[in-house]
Amino acid sequence: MFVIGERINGMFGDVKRGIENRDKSIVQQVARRQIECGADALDINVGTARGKAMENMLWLVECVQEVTDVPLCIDTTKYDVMAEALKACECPPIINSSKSTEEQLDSFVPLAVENSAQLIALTIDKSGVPSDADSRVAMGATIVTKAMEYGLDVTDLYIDPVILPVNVAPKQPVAVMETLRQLKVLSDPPPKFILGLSNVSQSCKLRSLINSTYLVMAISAGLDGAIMDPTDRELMEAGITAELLMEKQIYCDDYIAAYLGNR
Ligand code: THG
Repeated sequence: MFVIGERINGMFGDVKRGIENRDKSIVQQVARRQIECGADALDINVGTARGKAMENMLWLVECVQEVTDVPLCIDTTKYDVMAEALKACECPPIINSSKSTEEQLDSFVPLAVENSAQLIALTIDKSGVPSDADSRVAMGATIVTKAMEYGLDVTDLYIDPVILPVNVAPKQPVAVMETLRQLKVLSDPPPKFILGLSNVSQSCKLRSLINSTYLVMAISAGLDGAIMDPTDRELMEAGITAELLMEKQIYCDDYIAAYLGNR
Protein backbone atom coordinates (compact mmCIF):
# COMPACT_ATOMS: atom_id res chain seq x y z
CA MET A 1 0.00 0.00 0.00
CA PHE A 2 1.45 3.30 -1.09
CA VAL A 3 0.50 5.82 1.60
CA ILE A 4 0.59 9.51 0.75
CA GLY A 5 0.06 11.53 3.95
CA GLU A 6 -2.80 14.02 3.49
CA ARG A 7 -2.10 16.37 6.43
CA ILE A 8 0.17 19.00 4.83
CA ASN A 9 -2.92 20.74 3.47
CA GLY A 10 -4.04 24.30 4.17
CA MET A 11 -7.53 22.84 4.57
CA PHE A 12 -6.43 21.93 8.12
CA GLY A 13 -6.40 24.82 10.58
CA ASP A 14 -2.94 24.12 12.06
CA VAL A 15 -1.22 23.91 8.67
CA LYS A 16 -3.14 26.95 7.40
CA ARG A 17 -1.84 29.00 10.36
CA GLY A 18 1.66 27.60 9.78
CA ILE A 19 1.61 28.79 6.16
CA GLU A 20 0.16 32.21 6.94
CA ASN A 21 2.61 32.90 9.78
CA ARG A 22 5.55 31.22 8.01
CA ASP A 23 5.83 29.06 11.13
CA LYS A 24 7.95 26.10 10.06
CA SER A 25 7.69 24.22 13.35
CA ILE A 26 3.94 23.52 12.97
CA VAL A 27 4.31 22.17 9.42
CA GLN A 28 7.50 20.22 10.12
CA GLN A 29 5.91 18.57 13.14
CA VAL A 30 2.98 17.38 10.99
CA ALA A 31 5.42 16.14 8.33
CA ARG A 32 7.59 14.18 10.79
CA ARG A 33 4.62 12.58 12.52
CA GLN A 34 3.19 11.28 9.24
CA ILE A 35 6.53 9.70 8.30
CA GLU A 36 6.87 8.08 11.75
CA CYS A 37 3.39 6.60 11.29
CA GLY A 38 4.26 5.03 7.93
CA ALA A 39 3.69 7.57 5.14
CA ASP A 40 5.67 6.77 1.98
CA ALA A 41 5.16 10.26 0.50
CA LEU A 42 3.56 13.54 1.59
CA ASP A 43 0.82 15.46 -0.19
CA ILE A 44 1.59 19.20 -0.29
CA ASN A 45 -1.45 21.47 -0.75
CA VAL A 46 -1.64 25.17 0.21
CA GLY A 47 -5.43 24.96 0.56
CA THR A 48 -7.18 28.16 1.48
CA ALA A 49 -4.29 29.89 3.28
CA ARG A 50 -3.99 33.64 2.70
CA GLY A 51 -1.26 34.79 0.33
CA LYS A 52 -0.03 33.94 -3.14
CA ALA A 53 -0.41 30.27 -4.09
CA MET A 54 3.05 30.20 -5.71
CA GLU A 55 4.91 31.66 -2.73
CA ASN A 56 2.97 29.53 -0.27
CA MET A 57 3.71 26.35 -2.24
CA LEU A 58 7.44 27.05 -2.60
CA TRP A 59 7.67 27.84 1.12
CA LEU A 60 5.83 24.60 2.01
CA VAL A 61 8.09 22.49 -0.23
CA GLU A 62 11.24 23.99 1.28
CA CYS A 63 9.90 23.69 4.81
CA VAL A 64 8.96 20.00 4.48
CA GLN A 65 12.19 19.07 2.68
CA GLU A 66 14.21 20.35 5.64
CA VAL A 67 12.90 17.49 7.77
CA THR A 68 12.11 14.61 5.39
CA ASP A 69 13.51 12.99 2.28
CA VAL A 70 10.40 11.14 1.10
CA PRO A 71 8.83 12.05 -2.28
CA LEU A 72 6.51 15.06 -2.23
CA CYS A 73 3.14 14.88 -3.94
CA ILE A 74 2.54 18.39 -5.27
CA ASP A 75 -1.20 19.00 -5.02
CA THR A 76 -2.27 21.98 -7.13
CA THR A 77 -4.43 22.60 -10.19
CA LYS A 78 -2.24 25.54 -11.27
CA TYR A 79 0.27 24.58 -13.97
CA ASP A 80 2.78 27.37 -13.20
CA VAL A 81 2.76 26.58 -9.47
CA MET A 82 3.23 22.89 -10.28
CA ALA A 83 6.14 23.54 -12.66
CA GLU A 84 8.01 25.73 -10.14
CA ALA A 85 7.36 23.40 -7.22
CA LEU A 86 8.70 20.41 -9.20
CA LYS A 87 11.97 22.30 -9.82
CA ALA A 88 12.31 22.82 -6.06
CA CYS A 89 11.91 19.09 -5.26
CA GLU A 90 15.09 17.25 -4.31
CA CYS A 91 13.55 13.78 -4.62
CA PRO A 92 11.58 12.59 -7.71
CA PRO A 93 8.14 14.04 -7.02
CA ILE A 94 4.53 13.11 -7.77
CA ILE A 95 2.30 15.45 -9.78
CA ASN A 96 -1.16 15.70 -8.20
CA SER A 97 -2.97 16.04 -10.51
CA SER A 98 -4.15 16.19 -14.11
CA LYS A 99 -7.75 15.91 -15.22
CA SER A 100 -8.61 13.69 -18.21
CA THR A 101 -9.17 16.52 -20.67
CA GLU A 102 -6.89 16.67 -23.74
CA GLU A 103 -5.55 20.10 -22.77
CA GLN A 104 -4.57 19.04 -19.26
CA LEU A 105 -3.07 15.70 -20.26
CA ASP A 106 -1.13 17.40 -23.09
CA SER A 107 0.51 19.68 -20.53
CA PHE A 108 0.84 17.53 -17.39
CA VAL A 109 2.02 14.26 -19.00
CA PRO A 110 5.05 15.92 -20.70
CA LEU A 111 5.74 17.81 -17.45
CA ALA A 112 5.94 14.47 -15.63
CA VAL A 113 8.32 13.03 -18.25
CA GLU A 114 10.60 16.12 -18.17
CA ASN A 115 10.83 16.07 -14.37
CA SER A 116 11.10 12.27 -13.93
CA ALA A 117 7.95 12.59 -11.86
CA GLN A 118 5.10 10.19 -11.28
CA LEU A 119 1.67 11.46 -12.32
CA ILE A 120 -1.75 11.17 -10.70
CA ALA A 121 -4.51 11.59 -13.30
CA LEU A 122 -8.13 12.02 -12.25
CA THR A 123 -11.18 10.64 -14.04
CA ILE A 124 -12.63 14.14 -14.24
CA ASP A 125 -13.44 15.96 -17.49
CA LYS A 126 -15.17 19.19 -18.44
CA SER A 127 -18.46 17.92 -17.01
CA GLY A 128 -16.88 17.05 -13.67
CA VAL A 129 -16.86 13.70 -11.84
CA PRO A 130 -18.92 11.08 -13.73
CA SER A 131 -21.74 9.39 -11.87
CA ASP A 132 -21.08 5.92 -13.31
CA ALA A 133 -18.21 3.48 -13.80
CA ASP A 134 -18.39 3.39 -17.62
CA SER A 135 -17.40 7.04 -18.11
CA ARG A 136 -14.60 6.64 -15.58
CA VAL A 137 -13.28 3.59 -17.44
CA ALA A 138 -13.36 5.50 -20.75
CA MET A 139 -11.35 8.35 -19.17
CA GLY A 140 -8.92 5.82 -17.70
CA ALA A 141 -8.30 4.49 -21.23
CA THR A 142 -7.68 8.06 -22.49
CA ILE A 143 -5.18 8.64 -19.68
CA VAL A 144 -3.21 5.45 -20.43
CA THR A 145 -3.17 6.25 -24.17
CA LYS A 146 -1.79 9.74 -23.50
CA ALA A 147 0.88 8.34 -21.18
CA MET A 148 2.03 5.95 -23.91
CA GLU A 149 1.98 8.73 -26.51
CA TYR A 150 4.37 10.90 -24.48
CA GLY A 151 6.53 8.03 -23.22
CA LEU A 152 5.48 8.12 -19.56
CA ASP A 153 6.10 4.67 -18.12
CA VAL A 154 2.69 3.23 -17.19
CA THR A 155 4.14 2.16 -13.83
CA ASP A 156 4.77 5.87 -13.11
CA LEU A 157 1.10 6.58 -13.66
CA TYR A 158 -1.56 6.60 -10.95
CA ILE A 159 -5.20 6.79 -11.99
CA ASP A 160 -7.51 8.32 -9.38
CA PRO A 161 -11.16 7.35 -10.03
CA VAL A 162 -12.20 10.10 -7.56
CA ILE A 163 -14.34 9.24 -4.56
CA LEU A 164 -16.94 11.71 -3.28
CA PRO A 165 -18.65 11.96 0.13
CA VAL A 166 -21.00 9.00 0.67
CA ASN A 167 -23.61 11.21 2.40
CA VAL A 168 -24.25 13.22 -0.78
CA ALA A 169 -23.18 10.70 -3.46
CA PRO A 170 -24.22 7.26 -2.18
CA LYS A 171 -23.72 5.42 -5.51
CA GLN A 172 -20.11 6.55 -5.91
CA PRO A 173 -18.27 4.06 -3.66
CA VAL A 174 -19.60 1.13 -5.69
CA ALA A 175 -18.97 2.91 -9.01
CA VAL A 176 -15.35 3.57 -8.00
CA MET A 177 -14.79 -0.10 -7.09
CA GLU A 178 -16.30 -1.22 -10.38
CA THR A 179 -13.94 1.19 -12.17
CA LEU A 180 -10.93 -0.26 -10.34
CA ARG A 181 -11.89 -3.81 -11.33
CA GLN A 182 -12.31 -2.89 -14.99
CA LEU A 183 -9.23 -0.69 -15.36
CA LYS A 184 -6.93 -3.26 -13.69
CA VAL A 185 -7.06 -5.33 -16.88
CA LEU A 186 -6.75 -2.40 -19.30
CA SER A 187 -3.02 -2.74 -19.94
CA ASP A 188 -0.16 -5.08 -19.06
CA PRO A 189 1.47 -3.90 -16.85
CA PRO A 190 -1.50 -1.93 -15.54
CA PRO A 191 -1.23 1.62 -14.21
CA LYS A 192 -1.53 2.02 -10.44
CA PHE A 193 -4.66 3.20 -8.67
CA ILE A 194 -5.01 5.74 -5.91
CA LEU A 195 -7.80 7.64 -4.11
CA GLY A 196 -8.13 10.71 -1.89
CA LEU A 197 -9.66 8.39 0.71
CA SER A 198 -10.91 10.96 3.26
CA ASN A 199 -13.23 12.51 0.66
CA VAL A 200 -15.56 9.52 1.20
CA SER A 201 -16.42 10.54 4.77
CA GLN A 202 -16.38 14.35 4.55
CA SER A 203 -19.11 15.84 6.76
CA CYS A 204 -20.07 12.36 8.01
CA LYS A 205 -20.02 11.03 11.56
CA LEU A 206 -17.83 7.97 12.27
CA ARG A 207 -15.29 9.25 9.72
CA SER A 208 -12.49 6.94 10.74
CA LEU A 209 -14.72 3.85 10.53
CA ILE A 210 -16.02 4.83 7.09
CA ASN A 211 -12.48 5.53 5.86
CA SER A 212 -11.02 2.25 7.06
CA THR A 213 -13.95 0.15 5.86
CA TYR A 214 -13.79 1.73 2.41
CA LEU A 215 -10.01 1.41 2.25
CA VAL A 216 -10.36 -2.35 2.76
CA MET A 217 -13.11 -2.60 0.14
CA ALA A 218 -11.15 -0.56 -2.39
CA ILE A 219 -7.98 -2.60 -1.83
CA SER A 220 -9.95 -5.75 -2.55
CA ALA A 221 -11.07 -4.14 -5.83
CA GLY A 222 -7.47 -3.32 -6.82
CA LEU A 223 -6.48 -0.06 -5.10
CA ASP A 224 -2.69 0.32 -4.75
CA GLY A 225 -2.48 3.33 -2.47
CA ALA A 226 -4.26 6.30 -0.97
CA ILE A 227 -3.86 9.91 0.01
CA MET A 228 -4.95 9.38 3.60
CA ASP A 229 -4.23 10.07 7.26
CA PRO A 230 -1.35 7.79 8.29
CA THR A 231 -1.65 8.97 11.90
CA ASP A 232 -4.96 7.06 12.12
CA ARG A 233 -3.47 3.81 13.42
CA GLU A 234 -6.61 1.69 12.91
CA LEU A 235 -6.85 2.90 9.33
CA MET A 236 -3.23 1.93 8.63
CA GLU A 237 -3.70 -1.46 10.27
CA ALA A 238 -6.88 -2.13 8.28
CA GLY A 239 -5.06 -1.34 5.02
CA ILE A 240 -2.03 -3.48 5.87
CA THR A 241 -4.31 -6.38 6.87
CA ALA A 242 -6.32 -6.06 3.64
CA GLU A 243 -3.06 -6.36 1.69
CA LEU A 244 -2.09 -9.44 3.71
CA LEU A 245 -5.43 -11.06 2.82
CA MET A 246 -4.96 -10.07 -0.85
CA GLU A 247 -1.65 -11.97 -0.74
CA LYS A 248 0.37 -8.79 -1.15
CA GLN A 249 2.17 -9.39 2.16
CA ILE A 250 3.45 -12.61 3.67
CA TYR A 251 1.97 -13.57 7.05
CA CYS A 252 4.02 -13.58 10.23
CA ASP A 253 2.74 -12.99 13.77
CA ASP A 254 4.13 -9.46 13.71
CA TYR A 255 3.07 -8.63 10.15
CA ILE A 256 2.03 -5.05 11.01
CA ALA A 257 5.34 -4.24 12.70
CA ALA A 258 7.16 -6.02 9.86
CA TYR A 259 5.32 -3.94 7.26
CA LEU A 260 5.95 -0.63 9.05
CA GLY A 261 9.57 -1.53 9.77
CA ASN A 262 10.40 -2.70 6.26
CA ARG A 263 9.29 0.24 4.23
N1 THG B 1 -7.55 12.99 -5.18
C1 THG B 1 -6.31 13.51 -5.32
N2 THG B 1 -5.82 14.45 -4.50
C2 THG B 1 -6.59 14.95 -3.53
C3 THG B 1 -7.89 14.45 -3.33
C4 THG B 1 -8.37 13.44 -4.19
N3 THG B 1 -6.10 15.91 -2.70
C5 THG B 1 -6.95 16.57 -1.73
C6 THG B 1 -7.99 15.59 -1.20
N4 THG B 1 -8.66 14.93 -2.29
C7 THG B 1 -7.35 14.56 -0.30
N5 THG B 1 -6.97 15.15 0.96
C8 THG B 1 -7.91 15.44 1.94
C9 THG B 1 -7.47 16.17 3.02
C10 THG B 1 -8.36 16.47 4.03
C11 THG B 1 -9.67 16.05 3.96
C12 THG B 1 -10.10 15.31 2.88
C13 THG B 1 -9.20 14.98 1.86
C14 THG B 1 -10.63 16.40 5.03
N6 THG B 1 -10.38 17.51 5.74
C15 THG B 1 -11.20 18.00 6.81
C16 THG B 1 -12.64 18.31 6.33
O1 THG B 1 -12.80 18.81 5.22
O2 THG B 1 -13.57 18.02 7.07
C17 THG B 1 -10.57 19.28 7.31
C18 THG B 1 -11.13 19.72 8.62
C19 THG B 1 -10.19 19.51 9.75
O3 THG B 1 -10.11 18.37 10.26
O4 THG B 1 -9.53 20.49 10.17
O5 THG B 1 -11.60 15.74 5.23
O6 THG B 1 -9.50 12.95 -4.10
N7 THG B 1 -5.55 13.00 -6.30
